[in-house]
Amino acid sequence: MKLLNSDRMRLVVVGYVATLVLCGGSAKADFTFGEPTNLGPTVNNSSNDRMPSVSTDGLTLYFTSDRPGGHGNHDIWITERQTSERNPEGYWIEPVNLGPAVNTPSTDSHPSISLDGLTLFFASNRPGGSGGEDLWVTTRSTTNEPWSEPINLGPTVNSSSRELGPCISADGLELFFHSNRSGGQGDHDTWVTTRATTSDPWAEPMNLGPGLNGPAMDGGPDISTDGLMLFFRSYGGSSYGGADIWFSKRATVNDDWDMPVHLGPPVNTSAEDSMPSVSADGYILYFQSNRAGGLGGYDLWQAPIIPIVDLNSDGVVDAADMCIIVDHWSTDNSLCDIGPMPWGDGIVDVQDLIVLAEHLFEEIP
Ligand SMILES: [Ca+2]
Ligand SMILES: [Ca+2]
Ligand SMILES: [Ca+2]
Ligand SMILES: [Ca+2]
Repeated sequence: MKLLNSDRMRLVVVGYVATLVLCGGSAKADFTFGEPTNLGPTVNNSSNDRMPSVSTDGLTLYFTSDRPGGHGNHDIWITERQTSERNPEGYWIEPVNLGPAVNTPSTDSHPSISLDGLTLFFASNRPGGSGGEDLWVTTRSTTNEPWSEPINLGPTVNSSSRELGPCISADGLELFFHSNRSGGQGDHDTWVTTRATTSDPWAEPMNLGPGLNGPAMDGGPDISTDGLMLFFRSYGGSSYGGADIWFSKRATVNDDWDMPVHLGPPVNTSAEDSMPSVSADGYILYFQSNRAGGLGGYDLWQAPIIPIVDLNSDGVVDAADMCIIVDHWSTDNSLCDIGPMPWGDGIVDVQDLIVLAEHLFEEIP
């Protein structure tokens, strides 16, 4: 994917300024997004296909759909592929309903698969909860075993209001979600509950505060594998129309979130662009949209996340860019901190050379 130079420079500037202003100097790499593509008619259909969550190996995609063949209302479905090769068409097979252990005649939605693939958080308004949608969890001992009977996360996390959109962190110690419970900034907000170990109970949820949440509907959180980037959707702020996708960074998992940044085009459009989910390798942003070009209703879309590797902006990725990395070796230079994908790790090292090597000799217009 090649961006127009003016677009690219604008994103560089936005990213750079955001980094300086919002990250307090803990600089991380700049990146852009390629043109989103529809996951295609094997995965999407005329029903509402929404809320993607991809497994760590990139081979199983969990999502929500109200398509025929389910157990009633919205259900959780999966599609699989044999290779996670970054082919925009993918090799996803015909989706399969997750079955009656997890799905019910109620609304079953918002899947979030854990790093090890053995725990699935989701939302449901089935009987047995605290009222409205609640967060539930199902587990399995191996990826070949069936899912267990789901368990309600209980009244510390759930309330009589709506709890939706769970996203479990890679370490399993933070569970982000959205809720319209009291104590927020208005409408739905993003909240987080934490636990000391995966054996401990979840603590009282905390609102992420007025930086990330506003009076409009916010939520649909997705936490990056390193725990330092939170993608989410909001109907507020400088929306292009309907919901748009934003991100916020934090320097460490103990720091506050920076002011959020709007993803801009081509991810956000005047349609509803929502429910982001970044692949564990940091190369693909999955999301839902009802933009033109789909199969009907909401569809699942993906956009490549592209590191900015033409470090000297001379139009080609070559040895000169490698030299710039070497010149900044072992520093925290944000320009060179392009690996691991997609936002680096705060140090210029071999990870950055690896990412650059993947784009060697590419011409950047
Ligand atoms: Ca259902
Ligand atoms: Ca509830
Ligand atoms: Ca809100
Ligand atoms: Ca659809």
